[in-house]
Amino acid sequence: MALSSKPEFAVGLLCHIKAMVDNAKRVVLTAHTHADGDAVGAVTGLMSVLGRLYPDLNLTPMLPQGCPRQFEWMPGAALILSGESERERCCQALAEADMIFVLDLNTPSRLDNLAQPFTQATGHKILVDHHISPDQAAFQTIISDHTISSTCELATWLVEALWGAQAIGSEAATCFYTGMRTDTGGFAYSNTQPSLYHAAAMLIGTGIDPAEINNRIVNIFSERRLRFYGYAISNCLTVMAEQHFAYFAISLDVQRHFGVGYEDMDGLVNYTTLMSDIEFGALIREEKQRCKVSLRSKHTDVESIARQLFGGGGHRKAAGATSTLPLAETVEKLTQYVASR
Ligand SMILES: [Mn+2]
Repeated sequence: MALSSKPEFAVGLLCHIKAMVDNAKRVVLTAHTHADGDAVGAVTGLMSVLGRLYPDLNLTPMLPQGCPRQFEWMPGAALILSGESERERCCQALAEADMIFVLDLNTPSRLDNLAQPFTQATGHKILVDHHISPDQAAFQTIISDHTISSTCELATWLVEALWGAQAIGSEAATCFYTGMRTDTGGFAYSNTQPSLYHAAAMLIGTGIDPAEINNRIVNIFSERRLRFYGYAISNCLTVMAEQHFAYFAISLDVQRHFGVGYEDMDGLVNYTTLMSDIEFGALIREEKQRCKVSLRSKHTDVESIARQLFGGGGHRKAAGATSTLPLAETVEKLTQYVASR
């Protein structure tokens, strides 16, 4: 059966990548700041594949803040270094690497605290990603396709093309499946295409347990976090009915009161678009000296909003940005824009 949306890779490109991995001694794998399931899954999944195929290869996975607590159960996650607390080791590994796999981002600035050592590194930089407009100058090899659901799906097809489906064991499959599952909202978003199901079928064929993975991804709330969600929905949500827009503004005080961090905030923005009359929504989370803005929509292009207002990016229906303005001013900038569009 033809897989209309399955990505195709040029034979020359595949040979080139294979030869580089064959000759590499030290490989770094990394992904975007505030890692999500797709970022962690791509790092650990590819690490697992490479570790099985090349037992002598020195593999160093790293993320700007290390592995988020909610993904610590993923195979290999315990090996992920933190750009914050293990900075020296990260810088050394980047400087010594022959190859650096950069996953699930389109520009090195998304590496946050690892951006500078990454830029200075001399190893071959290879990007595997599904965001639009990859930074052409920052990587020597770019495998980018924004029509693919997730970096984990793209990595699955890339591995299959490079080394065959049998190169993906159940550990890698667990990691890749997790990223495909989280980036598509459980195979629900508009990025869900035939190739995603084919990739998922291939991964499930390795013997992984999709129901258990679902449990690990979805049923993870603490009482504290659930009560925070209740509070936020009651007290921190503003609806601009005329604009079909709603947003959460979460101050540092509220975060401290409930003892919640950015990991606990994941998914809160999706509550805005649960309302049938709301077309797009935002979560504005105060940090020290800056705010994080997450945007979601049913149809509206929120990537352009994130980019225009705050220099952010992402996808058409799911985007994010960092605002250097205080919370109240960030809210004002966003709501004024929404009111005037
Ligand atoms: Mn992704």
